[in-house]
Amino acid sequence: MKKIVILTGAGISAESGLGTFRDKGGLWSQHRIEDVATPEGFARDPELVHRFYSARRQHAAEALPNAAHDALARLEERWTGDVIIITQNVDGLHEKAGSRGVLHVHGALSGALCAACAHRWPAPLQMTPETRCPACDANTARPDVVWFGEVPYHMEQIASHLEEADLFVAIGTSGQVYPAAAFVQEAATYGAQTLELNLEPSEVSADFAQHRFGKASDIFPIWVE
Ligand code: BJW
Repeated sequence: MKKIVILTGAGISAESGLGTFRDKGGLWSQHRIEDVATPEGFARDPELVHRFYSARRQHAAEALPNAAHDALARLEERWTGDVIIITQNVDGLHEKAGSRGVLHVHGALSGALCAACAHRWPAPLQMTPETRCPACDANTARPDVVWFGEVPYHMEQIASHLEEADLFVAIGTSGQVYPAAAFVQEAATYGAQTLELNLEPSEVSADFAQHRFGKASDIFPIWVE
């Protein structure tokens, strides 16, 4: 087996103290998706959206990778074939654990994007509606994350990796958000073995051939060793 493609979701960062979206008490039980995770919500109330993301940016900056992020970085180092990490997470914890070349399909809290001229730059810890784009000077700065209705990042590269994968592993994702939820089917169609590692069966559990259920920081390091 040569190429392992790993998709991570919010569950892998849960034990680093970052809330997931759809678990009990998760982010989507405290905020309306339409208000904070759509371009329309941002146009309506940029202040609210900046407050939501600035708080999460601060929290992510203080968070540390857990045993699952560390095990993934170790796997990347030791595996003689390719390990491709695709994350839906915007928290930067894979990089903090030492992983490199991570594909951020939903962007990153560490990035700012100008909604007017598409310039990208490192986000300040606190962004506000007054944050100006360093390229065009408009106050149209937004977090460089992918909201509902927007096109996820690196899709062409991801499609090639899924086509070439010998093993596809998903860790800590509910399988409720597309296109990431369909990556397993895509990889399986091209012949990859598939494994789901999650606290509980996800929405797309039936698409995986193998499963291990439990906390990512317990089950993933065991799987890696
Ligand atoms: C643990 C654990 C522990 C807990 N250990 N496990 C109908 C059908 C198909 C698609 C659509 C449809 N209607 C609309 C769409 C499209 C839409 C969509 O998917 N909607 C669904 C609601 C149906 N998708 C989009 O709009 C996407 N764009 C798109 O499709 O463009 C078209 C296009 C595609 C491809 C090419 C060209 C064009 C964009 C989606 C953007 C999602 N954005 C967000 C916000 C990002 C920024 C931010 O962080 O704020 O991404 S929403 C949110 O959900 C975030 C996450 O990345 C994403 C997925 O969440 P995740 O990671 O799975 O977290 P949870 O909370 O859901 O699950 C956690 C899991 O962990 C649970 O299962 C727990 O059990 C487990 N867990 N603790 C292990 N300790």
